[in-house]
Amino acid sequence: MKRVVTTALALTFALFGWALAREKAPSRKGAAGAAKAPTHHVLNASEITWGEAPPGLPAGSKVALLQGDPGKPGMFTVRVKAPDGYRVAKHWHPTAEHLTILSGSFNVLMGDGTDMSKATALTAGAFATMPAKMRHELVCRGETEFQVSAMGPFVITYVNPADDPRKPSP
Ligand SMILES: [Cu+2]
Repeated sequence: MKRVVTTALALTFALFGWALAREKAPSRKGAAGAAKAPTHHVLNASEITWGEAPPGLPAGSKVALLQGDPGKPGMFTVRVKAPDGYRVAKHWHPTAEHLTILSGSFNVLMGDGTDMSKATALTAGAFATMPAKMRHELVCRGETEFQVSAMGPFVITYVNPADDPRKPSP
């Protein structure tokens, strides 16, 4: 059991450690400029810095961290740009996931079922939320851009370990 917890923690950092290094989003402080004071955060689309998918996601997507740090407690938001046919196999997270679809078609199947013909197609403007630990899988039709907000620490656990692109050693 302890090993499972340790592995999960390790995966958290493996998955999102990249994000810290990539965050270049401008943070505009108030006139006082206090380092730790809460402040607003604005980001135009042209200012978003895209990187490769983190190891916990299948290769091929681009990911941008917009806010927060998925590896730490607290709210974070990431944007994902996925190619046609991009699939994330059945998985779950320790915290609730909130999705906004910006373009393309995000086909999500909630629960333990595997019949993707029963997936719900979400298109631009759609929103979905699912509670912590709810199983889900998805496939994108056409280039699809979506945004994920959740509370960290955030982990992706694949129901079938063979689907895990990190391929953790047994
Ligand atoms: Cu998910």
